Amino acid sequence: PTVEGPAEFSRAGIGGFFQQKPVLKNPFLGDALLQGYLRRHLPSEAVYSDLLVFGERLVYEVDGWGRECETTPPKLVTYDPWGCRVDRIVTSPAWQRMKDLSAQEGLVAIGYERTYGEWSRVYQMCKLYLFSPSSGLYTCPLAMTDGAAKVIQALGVSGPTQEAFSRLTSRNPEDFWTSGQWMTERKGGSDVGSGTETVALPQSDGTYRLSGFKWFTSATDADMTLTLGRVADRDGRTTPGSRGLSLFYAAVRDEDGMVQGIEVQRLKDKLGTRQMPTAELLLDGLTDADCLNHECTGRGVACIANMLTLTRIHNSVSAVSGMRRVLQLARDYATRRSAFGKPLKDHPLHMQTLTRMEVETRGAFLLVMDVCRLIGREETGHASQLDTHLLRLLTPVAKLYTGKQAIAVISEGLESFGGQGYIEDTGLPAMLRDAQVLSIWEGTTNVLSLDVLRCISVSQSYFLPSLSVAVRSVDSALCGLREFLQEAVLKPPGYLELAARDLAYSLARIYIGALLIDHASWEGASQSDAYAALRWCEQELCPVLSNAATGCYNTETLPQDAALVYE
Ligand code: UCC
Ligand code: FAD
Repeated sequence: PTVEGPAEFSRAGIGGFFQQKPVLKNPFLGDALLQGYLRRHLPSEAVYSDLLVFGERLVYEVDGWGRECETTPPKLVTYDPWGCRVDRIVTSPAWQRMKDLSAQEGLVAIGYERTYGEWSRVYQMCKLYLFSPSSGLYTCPLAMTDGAAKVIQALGVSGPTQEAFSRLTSRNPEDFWTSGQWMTERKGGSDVGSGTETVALPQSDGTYRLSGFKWFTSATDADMTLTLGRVADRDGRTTPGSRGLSLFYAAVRDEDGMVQGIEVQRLKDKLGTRQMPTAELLLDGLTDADCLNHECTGRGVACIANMLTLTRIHNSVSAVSGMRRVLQLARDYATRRSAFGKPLKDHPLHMQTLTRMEVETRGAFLLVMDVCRLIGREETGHASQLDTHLLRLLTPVAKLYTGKQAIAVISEGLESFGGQGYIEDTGLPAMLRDAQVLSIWEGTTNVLSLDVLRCISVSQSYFLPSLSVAVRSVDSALCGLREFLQEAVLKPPGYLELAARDLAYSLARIYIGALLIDHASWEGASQSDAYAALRWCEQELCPVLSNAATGCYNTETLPQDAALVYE
């Protein structure tokens, strides 16, 4: 005879339990550090209430548009039904709404109105920091728009750039323009001095006609662009290298919104940032381009540097905001999801994970806000020489460090939702995909590290270390591990649980170190095998010991951990 199962799991019944989803609450109210930072540096009632109201708008209106941008990605329409070439990039209605909202909320304008003097940039960036994770990546065109406005302002607003500047910084959606930043060509995105093949032919009216191929152009629905090219002489000759580069401004659409002198080759098929069109463009005689540095030929890179500074700051803001958003959702979820008989938030190891993410995020926030403070001082004439140097140095530092941190923290954040963190329609995986680009565009980590070197001078000495250094590291890490374990068993219950993750990491690092040394000692090993072992063993191999020394596994700190996360 067949035995029937419980009715709740038969036919249409799929069981009675449904997990509550993580809920996004007002991101301003849920961010104690942001509020504290503003209380300390910009205690303005108007700023507070603007961010508070904006935070509500994000939750109830904008966040949904952001999802719509992700689920309705842009499309390229190359031909109209009658076979005419149109090259139209069709974006979602939500993407259009983001543009209007950006103007209305002054997301670029605030930085130029300077209502709060040297703190105006901090105010603007705090607002963007709230907006970014809900923006469907509209923060990308805004970054380039801000950068273009900054370049134009720095070079002197005049002639054709006058209209552009007022549109880029407008609060009126009818007037508001966004800008592209076309630097990367097929031969090189980091080394633009060698990679740029675009040629600029002088025209009789003083403008230029551009021909070339731009390999990556993001938010290609922009109204204008700043781009690099080489001015050709009468014989068509150009100057090679960085010295031959000039900076051009071009409005790229006619009254009907059609591109002129440009063919959109195709849209990129990307890991993330799918909300936003990124295109390959053939500049097939783009006319009416204005050279912004004709007073000083070949200063293209130096002239676009202001754009790089600003877009790198935006990138850093976006990185921290992604970390903050995943934490806000994760801590909420930890109150709603239970495992092993209690909510996730009551599991010390889970709370430790959130605490570490929180500490990373707080550190990153303060670093980025300090850069915003410095650019605000510079723009309002308050910067000392030290401030100026610091701004130059910390901009690439913040960009490269937070870009990497965001990937790590958001990845960890996804895991805190268990399997659901991997499920597309929760919206969570897109956060990780979008974070991955933060360390690539606007200068990769290595390229920015070299930029940091440009800002400092160091005397170098180089030693070729021997393998014995690595052996000593592994030995001492093993001793440390033994010492830790001997002491840990005498500690109160819960101590080892808090140490479990670091303990596992320590075991993995020491063991891999031993394997690398073993492999490098083999008679067929190469110099690189030895070098790999040495490099591996340069890192801290036994973090559990040094963390134990700081007392961070003491269970007495658990209430403080929880208070920090939920503040
Ligand atoms: O990726 C892009 C857009 C993505 C979408 C927007 C996202 C925004 C965030 C969104 C958040 C959601 S656009 C492509 C970005 N491409 C890059 O970032 C290029 C990366 N490569 C570099 O940064 C390289 O270091 C180069 C291109 C700058 C190196 O070129 P050169 O020609 O070899 O540079 P030099 O010779 O070192 O520098 C030329 C001049 C020097 O000035 P002088 O001649 O007066 O000494 C440098 O000091 O430019 C100056 N300079 C700078 N000044 C170079 N870099 C800088 C800088 N960062 N700041 C100030
Ligand atoms: P490469 O320069 O070839 O670098 C490859 C690797 O080599 C990197 O790991 C790099 O760190 C390393 N490397 C290079 N030089 C050195 C060195 N000297 N020392 C050590 N390591 C080095 N560009 C635009 O101009 N406009 C845009 O709108 C735009 N949008 C983009 C959108 C997306 C989604 C992406 C992914 C890219 C976009 N880019 C855009 C291009 C981006 O800026 C470049 O991809 C980036 O600057 C790297 O250039 P590359 O791709 O040529 O890499």
